[in-house]
Order: sequence, then C-alpha cells, then structure tokens
Amino acid sequence: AEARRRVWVSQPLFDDIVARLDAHFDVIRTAAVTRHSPQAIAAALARADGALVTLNDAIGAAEVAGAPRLRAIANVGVGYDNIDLAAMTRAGILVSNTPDVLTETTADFGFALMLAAARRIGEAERWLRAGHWRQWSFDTLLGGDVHGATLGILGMGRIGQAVARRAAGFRMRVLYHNRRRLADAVERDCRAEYVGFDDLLARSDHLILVLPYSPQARHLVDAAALAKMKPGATLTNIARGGLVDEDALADALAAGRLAAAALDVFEGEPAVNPRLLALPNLVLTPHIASASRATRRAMVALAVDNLLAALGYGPDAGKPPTPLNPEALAVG
Ligand code: 8YV
Repeated sequence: AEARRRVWVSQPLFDDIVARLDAHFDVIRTAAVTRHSPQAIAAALARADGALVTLNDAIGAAEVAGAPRLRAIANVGVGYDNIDLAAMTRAGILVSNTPDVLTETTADFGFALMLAAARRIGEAERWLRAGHWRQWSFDTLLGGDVHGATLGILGMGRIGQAVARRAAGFRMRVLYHNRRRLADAVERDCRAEYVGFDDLLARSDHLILVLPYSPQARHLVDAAALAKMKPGATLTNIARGGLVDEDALADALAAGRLAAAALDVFEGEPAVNPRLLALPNLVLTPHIASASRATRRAMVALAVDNLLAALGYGPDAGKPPTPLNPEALAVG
C-alpha cells in the first residue's frame, strides 16, 4: 500500500479539530508549546506534505529547501510576516492564513485596550490592589475621554474597519490612513475620513495600529512620528510589535508627551523591553487580541479546512478558502 502523506502540526492546538486531519494523513504532533529552532522546522518540513503553523514558526527559503514534498502551509493567524510568501510561491507551496474569523474579536480587544489606556484601568487596578485606596478623592486617577474624541486608525483592513464601526457607538470622529483609500461606500459605512500619515498623527486623540507588518514598516512609529502626535494622545498596538520603536515610545510616555499606551504585541516577544515594564501609564497584554475561545477554535478550523483543500480533500478540494498565493498551485 502507498504510504500515507504526512502533516506536521507545530504546536498543540485544539485536539478535536486537528483530529480531522487523521482521516487522511499521518499527523506529526508537537506535544508541548515549543519555539522550534530553524533546524527543527527544516527537519519537520523535510518529511511533510503539509504543515499547520503559528506565528512562532519563521519559515523562509532555507526552511523549505530540503522539503521536496511540501505543498501547503496553513498559518493559524491572519498576519503572516513569519512566512516568506515569495519564497513559498517559488517552491510551489500554497500558503493560507485565517482572516475574517478573528476580525470582530480582535477589534473588541483593540477597543478594550484603548479604553483601558485612556481611562487608566490597569493603573487603577494596580493602585487599588497595592492598598493605596485609603480615601475616595475627586482627583484620583483622572484620565482622558474616549467618547467624542478623535480616533486615528492606521491600517484600514478588515480589523481597522471593525474598530471604526465600534467607534461610531462612542460618537468618535474617525480618521484613517492606509496604503489605499477605501471605496466611498466602505468609507461611509465606517464613517471614516481618509487623511495622510502626518495628519493622522497630528489630529488623533487615540491612535490604533492595525496594519500588517513588513520589513519596510519596521519602526513606522518612531521618535519622529511620536513627536508629531498630539500632546496627551494615546497609542494602542494590536498589530505587530516591530511597527513601534519601543525605546522612543518609552521616552514619550516617560516625558508625558503621550498620556498612555496599550500594547498587545512586542518587537522581541515574549521578551518585553524592561523600560516598558517600568512605566505606569502603559497597558501590557501577551498577544491575546484574538484569544476568545470561539475565535481561536474558528481559526484552527479554518486552517485545517485550508490544509485539507490545498492537499486535495473535502468539498473545497483544490480550492482552499483563504489562500495567500493561489498562483503557487500552478508551480511545479
Ligand atoms: C494569532 C495574530 O494568535 O492573527 C494574527 O495575526 O497575531 C494572532 O491572532 C497568531 O498569529 C497565532 O499564530
């Protein structure tokens, strides 16, 4: 009998969902959450026909050079800066991600972080738990308002638009900047106004980053950009840590140029810049914006659907639902 094809699963995900792969493949599971070395990734891919991976797994030309059978990589996550897409296309490997299913959950969290930063929720809880609340006073922990303020959205894709729709309920004025301007109908639906990058910085009371990471976008929000922001503004990042120069942000927060910030993502995560940890006016969370139970399950389910379809199974055989490089199917 012909040997069964193999799929590598780089992290423990949801067992009951991953089990759908067992009907068609020998599934090579990873027992514990692991930051695989490049060599370990290459070794796992060398024997695989498909792979289910996460943002922990950096995959470029070197990792697939010795993987002649590999045809599909399903990334569990909408951001795919961990994968060199051009190299995968050249190698005839179809890459997919998990858009849409995490949009609303991630927008909820972005809004929560912005509220927490503006209204000093994390700081207030730490203060209370530390026993400082001896007497109620009128001027304890005064924050900035969110309702009626101007929200700036940098990156106006699916998640940015979902953030904009939430802002309408807070009667915010919404400005956005994006590589491309949205169609008029979408702009109207989001009640959002397109502005240049510098205008966005200068006019936003609360700025939120929701754009994909690329090497060209590294430190897009650097000291110069922070200096253009409105005094007393807040910055929230639910995209990728590398978009922000963290030392420059620490300077701006320490100097009181920005009132507060909220970060779900970090340049060297899971390590966090010690200067950030020392600042009170900063909300820090461990990359959990998409982490509701239902959404994380939906992400894994969509990744499994993509893998099955890319490798020729199921109702969508040959037509994965959310491919990033469909042209890869034509290669090799
Ligand atoms: C994921 C994310 O948890 O989707 C993304 O881009 O950053 C998160 O939703 C992460 O990518 C898991 O791989």
